[in-house]
Amino acid sequence: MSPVSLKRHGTVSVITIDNPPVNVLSQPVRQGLVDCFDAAEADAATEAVVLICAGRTFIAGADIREFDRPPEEPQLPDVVARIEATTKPVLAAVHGTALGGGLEVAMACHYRLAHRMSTLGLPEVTLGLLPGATGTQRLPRLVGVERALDMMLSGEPVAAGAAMEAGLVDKLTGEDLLAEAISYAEKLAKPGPRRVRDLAVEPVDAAVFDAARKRISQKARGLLSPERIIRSVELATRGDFDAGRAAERRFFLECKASAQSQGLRHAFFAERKTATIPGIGKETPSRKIENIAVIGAGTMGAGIAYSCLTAGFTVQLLDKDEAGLARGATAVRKLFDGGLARGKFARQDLESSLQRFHASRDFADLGGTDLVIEAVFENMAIKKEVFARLDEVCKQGAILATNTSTLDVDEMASATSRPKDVIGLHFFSPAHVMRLLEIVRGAETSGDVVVTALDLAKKLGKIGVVVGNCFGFVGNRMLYSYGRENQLLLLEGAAPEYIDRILTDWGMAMGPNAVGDLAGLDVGYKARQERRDRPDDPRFYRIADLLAELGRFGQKTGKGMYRYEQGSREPVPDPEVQALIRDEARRLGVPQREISETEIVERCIYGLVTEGARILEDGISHRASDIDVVWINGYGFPRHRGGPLNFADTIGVKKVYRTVAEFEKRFGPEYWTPPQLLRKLAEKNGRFGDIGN
Ligand code: T1G
Repeated sequence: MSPVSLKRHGTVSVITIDNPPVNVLSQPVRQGLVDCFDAAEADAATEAVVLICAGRTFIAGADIREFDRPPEEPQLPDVVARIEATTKPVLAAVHGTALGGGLEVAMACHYRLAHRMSTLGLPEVTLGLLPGATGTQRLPRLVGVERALDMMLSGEPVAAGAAMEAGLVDKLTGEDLLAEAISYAEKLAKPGPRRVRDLAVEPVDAAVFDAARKRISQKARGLLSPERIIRSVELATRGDFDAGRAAERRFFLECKASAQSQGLRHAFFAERKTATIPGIGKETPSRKIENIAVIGAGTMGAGIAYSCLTAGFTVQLLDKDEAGLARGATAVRKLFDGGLARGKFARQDLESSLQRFHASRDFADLGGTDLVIEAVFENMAIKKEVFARLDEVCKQGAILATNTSTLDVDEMASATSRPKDVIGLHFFSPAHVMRLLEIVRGAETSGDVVVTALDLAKKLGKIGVVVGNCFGFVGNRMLYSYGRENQLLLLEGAAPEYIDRILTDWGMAMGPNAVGDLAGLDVGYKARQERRDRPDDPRFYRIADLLAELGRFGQKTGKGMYRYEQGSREPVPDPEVQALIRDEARRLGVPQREISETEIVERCIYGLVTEGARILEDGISHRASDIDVVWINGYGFPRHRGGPLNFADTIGVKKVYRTVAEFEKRFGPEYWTPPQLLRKLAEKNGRFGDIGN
């Protein structure tokens, strides 16, 4: 049964796509469209055609899953050409989202009607692609070159109202979309088809393209598709639609075959898989959460409180220290002022959120709370004290969560009589910005508590990744291996700024030394002090420990691995640190040498891959792609490389294994013994991507 149907209403033929959940243009849909447009064309009683979708949205684009398979006919550019060639006026009736190939199909239609709440966009760049079915040629003809470049280079969809103003949409409606579309189409029979391909592109100054190239050189350094988008739009200004279309297609196939697009497509699906938890059925109910309490009014506590308030929850911020509580409450209000200034919400939203915000110093006020998120000092004794108190005051069924970034969740749960209601909710700093929420499932955490945590993540606009309980969980446990290699490379002669430049050129959002200074070297130092299985190696994080013991905590003290001018966040190499490293290397008997860029990338990134493999072996993560999602959304790992384990699959696990085995010989088994899983995958030419999927 074709997912595309045709039904005539008077003189208007209505073509409906019904391909849940988001009406993607998979092969049966493409074939169905061609068949239905052929039928409407041949039907003498049809004077106009409406294209509409069933379900919650218009077409959300091409079927991305098909990109890893040989292409099937009819291909989308041919479907688009077929629609535009229709000799009777064609109206696209848009609701929900018209994205990518979906907007290209709508622009192949001669007119566009959109529901007021709909959005329209060409997000292909977020997948390392560019519109591949004439979008780069049609959009500039409708909205102008600059607006088209903005939309395609950002990938951000626009609201229907703005699309109307820009000329992308001809009419808006808030009513019954199908009825509105049929009556509008009846009126179009007279003017007849108006083909976008025949429209001229408003000429612009070449400076517009120079400016666009400058923008992408800063924001999308080394990425292929943004440059191809600019090139295609430049060709569109030459007015030869078919020449532009042919070039766009060449660029599209080039980008589709690129490792960058493979990485970005992997990330797209990986982020949608995290909510499927083996052993927890889709029917598992989620607990009702309206009231949330945050314990600890520090930076993280305030950020978490703000996130929960902007998501509509009632929030109580609790801190036993009066001054601390006042500082926390002020920080929350400051975040709201910032959000208002950036147009994130309207003043009345700010006021209604603050009405749901309460500050308290008394645990007794938590009797009615549905969820408590503890964000106090990273010290086990203090945390256990808090959990024991929560166990006394919180109602049965309340969820008791900890925001710890490394400590044992089961040990905290053991301080209560209800370990099944205890879970880790590890937010990343800044809590209101970072999209990742590491959800730590304890040995006794019940399934409905896990499901409730995943729902909470979605409501907060975050990606919840469920992981097991161990030191550092997934993210920080892997960070230890990555950071360890950085620290050893410093001792062996690589300057902090050299390591950071190589890893940022490779794609990391920030280098490990700049990240250490941002997070605070004191934070890492205290966490290492709490660690019970610290390696017996005097070189282990030696430089970071020394700097912390000297009070060089990083940005917050103006000095860390780097120096920071007053009020600046710009890291400046500090000769004092260089000398300290040299002296310590001499004291520890570590010879200094020239270190290649390749060695730095391999030791830091393969450190991640190796620890990722151990995490999978230990069952701390359900699937390899979850680990990729953690590092992309929590640690600035380049999205276009798809995460550490996807990267290993891209270059070949065998290559990684061989290099790790070499490192074991060179640097010893303590850090570089290849995990069994890595060896097995290498032997059978396997992929991490197949684990847990
Ligand atoms: N292809 C295949 N599957 C898709 C898909 C797509 N384009 N979009 C969504 N899905 C699946 C998704 O994996 C999930 O599956 C289910 O649909 C619901 O999605 C030639 C080259 C539309 C805003 O980039 O942004 O067109 O997990 O959980 O939160 O020029 O999906 O249930 O098994 O995200 O309500 C361009 C991608 C493609 C839009 C809905 N289009 N999609 O969000 O649901 S490239 C896009 C989205 C292209 C042409 C080019 C969102 C959404 P499962 P969901 P949602």
